[in-house]
Amino acid sequence: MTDIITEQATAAASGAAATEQFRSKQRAERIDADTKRVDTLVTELLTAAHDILCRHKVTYAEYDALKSWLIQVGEDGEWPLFLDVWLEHVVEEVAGQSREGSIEGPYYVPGAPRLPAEATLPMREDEVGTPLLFQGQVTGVDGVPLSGATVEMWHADDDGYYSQFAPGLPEWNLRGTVIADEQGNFKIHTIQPAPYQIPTDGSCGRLITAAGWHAWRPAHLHLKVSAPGHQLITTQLYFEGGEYVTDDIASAVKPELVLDPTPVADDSGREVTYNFALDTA
Ligand code: MBD
Ligand code: FE
Repeated sequence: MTDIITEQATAAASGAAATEQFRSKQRAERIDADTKRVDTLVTELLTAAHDILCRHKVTYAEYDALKSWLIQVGEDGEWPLFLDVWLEHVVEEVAGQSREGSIEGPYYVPGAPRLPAEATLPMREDEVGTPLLFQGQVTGVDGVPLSGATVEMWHADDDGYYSQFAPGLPEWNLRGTVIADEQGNFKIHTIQPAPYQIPTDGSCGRLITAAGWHAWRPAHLHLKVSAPGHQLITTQLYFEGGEYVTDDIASAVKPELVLDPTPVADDSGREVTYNFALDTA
C-alpha cells in the first residue's frame, strides 16, 4: 500500500458510520405495528429470556455484565453490526425472497457511481488483489432479458476493509452501480475481496472473545440486482474453497451462492459467470 495510513480502523468509527447509514435509509422508517403484534413478539422474546435466566441460574454479576455490555454496544454504534451478523440471516430466510437471496449486512451505501455494462469498479491505482471478472445476464424468471437492469456491487478490499466504513479509502472504492446492456448483460472488472473480520476492538469483538468464537466472514461480493417491474434481489456470493465458507460468523452462506471462478487465458486473474433471474413485482 502506498498511502500512508494515519488513522486506524476502529469499531466505534465503523459502527457510527453503519448507524448513520441505517438511519438514512427508507426501511428504517417507523412502521405502524399493531398493539397485538407488539404484545405477542415482545412477550415471547421476554419469556424466552426469563426462561434462560432461570434455567442457567444467571447471577446478579452476570446480569450487570450483560447490562454494561448492552450499553456499550449502543455507545460503539455496533447495533447494526450485531443484528446483521447474528439475526439478519433468519429474517432473510423467513422473508424467503428467493433461493438466490442473502443478507444485506451493515455496509451498503446507495448511490454508488453509475457505470456502463462493461466496467471496472472504482479502485485505487495500486489496488491489491487478484483481478476478477464477474459477468452474467439479468433476465426475468421467464428467461426474457431485462434491458438496462441495474447491478449494484460492493465489497471489501484485500485487507478486508469497506470504503466509507474504514479510514483512508477513496469514497466509492470497490462500489459501483452497473447498468446492464439491452440484453441484460454485464461485465464487472474488480479484484477478489479478502475474508472479512468484524471489528475486534468493540463490544461485538468483546462478545466474540468472551464466547471463544472467531470474528470472520468468508470473502464475499455484495449485490443488489433490480429492474423496473421486477423484485429486487439482495444477495452475496462467496468463493469455493475459501476460508470460513463453511464457518461464517454471520451464517449467511448457501451452497447456491458459492462461485468457482476459473483462471483467465493469460493467467492475469480469474473470471466467473453468474446470472440473475428476477421475479415479477
Ligand atoms: C459484513 O461485511 C457483512 O457482509 C455482514 C453481513 C455483517 C458484517 C460485515
Ligand atoms: Fe460484507
